[in-house]
Amino acid sequence: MAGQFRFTFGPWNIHEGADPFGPPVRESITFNVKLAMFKDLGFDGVQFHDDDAVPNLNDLTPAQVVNEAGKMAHTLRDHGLEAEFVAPRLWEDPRTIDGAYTANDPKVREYAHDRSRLSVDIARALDTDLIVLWLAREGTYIREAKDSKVATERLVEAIDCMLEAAPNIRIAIEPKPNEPMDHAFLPTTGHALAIAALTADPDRVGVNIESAHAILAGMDPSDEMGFALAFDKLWTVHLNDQNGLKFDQDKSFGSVDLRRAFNQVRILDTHDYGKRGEWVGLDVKAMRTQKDEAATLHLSNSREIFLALLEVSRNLNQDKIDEMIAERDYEALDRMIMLALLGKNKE
Ligand code: XUL
Ligand code: MN
Repeated sequence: MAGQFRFTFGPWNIHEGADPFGPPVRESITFNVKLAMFKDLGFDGVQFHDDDAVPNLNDLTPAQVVNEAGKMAHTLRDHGLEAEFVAPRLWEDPRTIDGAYTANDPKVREYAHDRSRLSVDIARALDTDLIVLWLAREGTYIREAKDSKVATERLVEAIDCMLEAAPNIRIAIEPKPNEPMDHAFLPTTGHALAIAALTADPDRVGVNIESAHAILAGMDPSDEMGFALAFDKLWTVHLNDQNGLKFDQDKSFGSVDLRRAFNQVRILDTHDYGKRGEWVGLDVKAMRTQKDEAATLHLSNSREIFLALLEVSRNLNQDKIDEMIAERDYEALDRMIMLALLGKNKE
C-alpha cells in the first residue's frame, strides 16, 4: 500500500552548518546542484521561500520577479520536480527587525504586504496554490512592545491581503511558540485555526504543522495533526524531531522519540492524508558535525523512517487493537505498540 505519500523539503534543509555560535563548517551548494539531488534522495517536490525561487527579489520590479519565477518553473520541470509551496521570507530584511505584519511602523507593514503579494505571484508562476506563513518575528521580546489585540488584527489584515491577491490561493500558517521571539502571537494549531475564522475567506486558511514547533509548545504533534484534520485544514506538515524544550532543533524524523513519530505517521495514514495531493514535508537539519558528503543523509533517513513506521502501523492487527480498546486493556496495547516498534510484532 505504501506509495501514496510524496515527499518534499526546502533548499534550506541542505546547509552549511553555521549556528549562532560558529561559522559555516561545510561548503555552500548552489540551488541548481541541490535540485539535482532531490530525486536521488527520494523527493518529488520542493518547498520554496520566495527568495529561494527569485533571489534578490527586493531589487527587481514585480514583472521581473514573475519572469524569474517562470524560469524557475522551467528548471523545476527539467528536474521532474513540482513546487509544493512558497513562504514569504520576512525575517531577514533590516526593515523587519521588530516584525513585519505586526510591526508598529506602518511603512514596514506596507513592505510586508507588498512582499507577500509578490510571494503569491511567485506561487502562481510555480504552479502551486499554497503559501506557508511562518510568522518568525510576529511576536515580542517584552510584553509592552506590541498590543496583542492589535497585532492579531494586523495578522488578519496581512492574510486578507494575500487572499485578495489571487482567488484560489490558500494560506497554511505554520505555528511556532517562540524563537526567534520570546512570545509569538500564533503559537499553536488552535491559534492558527482560530485566526482563520476572522479572515475574509476562512476556507482558504489552514495549517502547516511542524513536529518540533508543536513539541516546543508542549503539545503532542500527532494530536495537533488530528485536530487540524478534523477541520480539514492540514494542508502540509513539517516533520522532524525535537529533544525537549530547547532551541528549535529540526532533528531527523523519529530520531528522538520513535513512538511520537509513529503516532504522527499513523494519524496521517489513518485519515488518508496525501490522497488529495497533500505532500509529506520534512524540515530537518543536518548535524553541524556532518562532513560535506554526509550532509544530506538526514533527509533520506527521515523519509526512510517515515516509510518504515508506515509499514509498522499498517502491519498492526487492528481487530486486536479494537478488542484491547474495548476492554480498556491499555497495558496490552502499550506492549503491542512497543514490540511492534522493536520489530517484534507477533500478531
Ligand atoms: C522555522 C521554520 C521555517 C519554516 C519555513 O522554524 O520551520 O523553516 O518552516 O519558513
Ligand atoms: Mn518549518
